[in-house]
This record gives sequence, C-alpha cells and structure tokens, in this order.
Amino acid sequence: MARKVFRAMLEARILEMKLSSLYKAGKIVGGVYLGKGQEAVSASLGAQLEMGRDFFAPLIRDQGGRTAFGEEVIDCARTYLGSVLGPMRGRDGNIHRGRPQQGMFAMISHLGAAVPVVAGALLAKRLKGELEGVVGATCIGDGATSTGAFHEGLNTAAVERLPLVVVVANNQFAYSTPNDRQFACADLLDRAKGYGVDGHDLDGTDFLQCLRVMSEAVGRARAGHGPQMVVARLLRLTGHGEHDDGSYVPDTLRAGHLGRDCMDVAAAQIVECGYATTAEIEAWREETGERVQAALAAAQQEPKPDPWTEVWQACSKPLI
Ligand SMILES: Cc1ncc(C[n+]2csc(CCOP(=O)(O)OP(=O)(O)O)c2C)c(N)n1
Repeated sequence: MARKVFRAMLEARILEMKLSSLYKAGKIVGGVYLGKGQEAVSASLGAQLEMGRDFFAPLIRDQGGRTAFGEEVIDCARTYLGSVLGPMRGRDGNIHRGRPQQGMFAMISHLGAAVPVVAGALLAKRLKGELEGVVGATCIGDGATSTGAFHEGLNTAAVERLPLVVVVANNQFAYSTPNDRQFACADLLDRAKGYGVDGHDLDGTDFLQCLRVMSEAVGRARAGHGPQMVVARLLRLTGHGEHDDGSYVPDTLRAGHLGRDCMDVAAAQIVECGYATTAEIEAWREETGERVQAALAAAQQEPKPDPWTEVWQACSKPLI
C-alpha cells in the first residue's frame, strides 16, 4: 500500500508541475489548480477505494487521489489541453472531469456540493439493495465546511448511517481567508461531533499517519459504522491556483511543521521503513516523468472539439 500511494503521489506531483509550466508558457487556457503539499492525504484516500465498486468525488487538489483511484494520466492531460478524446471531450479546461460510470464523479466547483451528491449516490445504492461493502468518499477544503450543502449532506448521511467518508484538507486558507475568519469552533472535528459522525484528526504532512488514518476511516465506513470525517492539517504549497502567488500565507506558517513537503517526508519514511530504496524511488521518478511527458505530448497533438459536430448533452457516453 505504501508503495502504491507514494507512486500515485509522485505521478500527481510530476504531472502538476508540468501543468504549471504549460500554464506559464500560455499553452493551457483557464485555471490550473494544484494539490502540491496535499498529495499524501489525497492519494492515501484514493488508494483505499476500488474503482468500479466505490464512489470517489475529488476536489481541485486531488490529482493524487484520482491517480491512486485509477485515473489514467492521459485523462488529465487531455482535459487540460482541450483534446476531444478526453473524458470531457474538450469541453472542460481543467478539473471538472470524471468517469461517473466507473464511480469517479466529475468535480463540482460549488464548495461542499459533493457531500450530498455522494450521500445521495450511496442512498440510491441502498434502495437498489447494492450497498453492501460500498464506500463513497469525497475531499473538501476547510472553506467548504461552512456551506449549507456540507451541513445538510453530512447530517443526512449521519441520520441514514451511510458509508460516507468526508476528508477535509484543512490547508488553513479558503483562497486568502484564514481559518480564524472562517469559523469560530475550536476544531473542525467539532462539526463531525455535532452531527454524530466519527471524527479523525490527521497530520496531513505525515505519510505514514495518512496511510493509517485513511485505512481506519474507510475501513470503519465499509464495516457499517456510518459516516467518517477526517480533518487533515496541512498547508497548500502553492497559491489557490497558478494565477495566485499565495503571498497572504505568513512565512512563519510556511517555515513551520505544516509547511513540510509531504513528498519529502514520504520518501524518507518509505526508505526508513524499508518499503523501497532510494534507487527505486529515483527509478520511479524517471519512469513517471517520461510517462507524463509522453501523455502531455500526445494530448497536445490531438484534435479539439468541432463545435459543428459535437454532441452537447451534459451527460453522454464518452467517445472513447
Ligand atoms: C459555494 C461556493 N462559494 C464560493 C466559491 C468560490 N470559491 C472557489 S474556491 C474557494 C476557496 C476554497 O477554499 P477551501 O474550501 O478551503 O478549499 P481549498 O481551495 O483551500 O483547497 C472559494 C471561496 C465556490 N466555488 N463555491
């Protein structure tokens, strides 16, 4: 599991750094939103889920989770580069992509909206008698925990005891608004407690802790203990998007524990525990870099949608 999660983190980081370069070179139009610093949380959740059985609703900083869940790198490359062969057929420029038939929901920009959507999908499964062993998970930010959709969705999931896992990446800011201007409770876990939901505290910079806590939370949901909420403390190591320099994040926070890069922590922990050698990690880095580069180069050559022939329904079968 540690190797799988680390490799997903690595792929996400390399892919996103390439996307950032392409954005800065003017090759990507629209926004580019990165999960730098959040990969350990995201990938350790995605790796606990099984594509085709479980549901996963990622947010903007969840390339790590998407990869660990089974998203191919070409899906991301094609979407950002507007290829008609991508899962959104070139009609979305960044992160609102999904493969709903395989259980990966397209991201919804409206903060917190995925909570009731995943809860609803789980409820539908129960009504069809197919819920046994299924988990639905979604990732949200600290900002999303102040929306009505989050509270209504979590409450419904708690009342119905649905196998929902909500992972809150508390990166201390909702865009430029710090935690103390967002909520007055001492801890976001109080919000789980308020609805009768199990809460799990997590140091999101600590790879091994991420593996343990996600396994516990998803395991409890799968075993019938109702909704689980994980609150991961971390920092995003980029701006809100690549158009933002994040200059409102104090240097003291960046230099502190939460400012640690989970990739560095993970690599050190993996070697220390004997899960992989430094040489293996280097080989993974090289192989992943080449694979990501090939996917981006291929997607750049592919056709864009033709507005005269494109089918414009919101939900239709992907062409591939
Ligand atoms: C309901 C709603 N309100 C406002 C916005 C505008 N908006 C987009 S991202 C963002 C900040 C999100 O912060 P957070 O939920 O903490 O996630 P993060 O970006 O930190 O990962 C805001 C306010 C939105 N998308 N949806």
